Amino acid sequence: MARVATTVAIALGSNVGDRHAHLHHAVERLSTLLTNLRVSHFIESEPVDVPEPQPPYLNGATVGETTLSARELLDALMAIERERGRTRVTARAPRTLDLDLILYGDAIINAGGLIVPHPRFRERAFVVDPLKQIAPELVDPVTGQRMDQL
Ligand code: PH2
Ligand code: MG
Ligand code: MG
Repeated sequence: MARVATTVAIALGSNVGDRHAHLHHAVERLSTLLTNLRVSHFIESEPVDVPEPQPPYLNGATVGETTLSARELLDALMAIERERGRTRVTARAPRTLDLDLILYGDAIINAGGLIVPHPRFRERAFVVDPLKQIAPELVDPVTGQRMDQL
């Protein structure tokens, strides 16, 4: 049976190496995975909630539609991270590319390392501001708030 397309929001971040190149690569790859892709401006932001001093981040967000399941999409995001040499040394370590699944339609998921909506996204201006720019109408299924109300 054909699956209905789901609207998804993905946050992009980089604070190691050529940050613009990493984010542009991600957008290029996401444009093949998602339809009706919307891409925010990229913004420079100070690291939030990190264990040791780190270089500043370049952050952005994308919104699009997919017929992939949340798990399939997460696997695809991790594959794109690996294409940019992403390693997972310690939690919240500096990284070449971080692709976080923020929203998967109105699904609320907590299973096997996959937590959607992303548990801390509402407090993070570097996620919420780009999402407001490209998708103010998206609704957070946990709080019922639209992006432009967060
Ligand atoms: N990502 C984190 C931790 N802190 N700070 C900023 N400014 N941007 C990020 O993308 C970011 C962060 C963990 O993924
Ligand atoms: Mg992250
Ligand atoms: Mg991540």
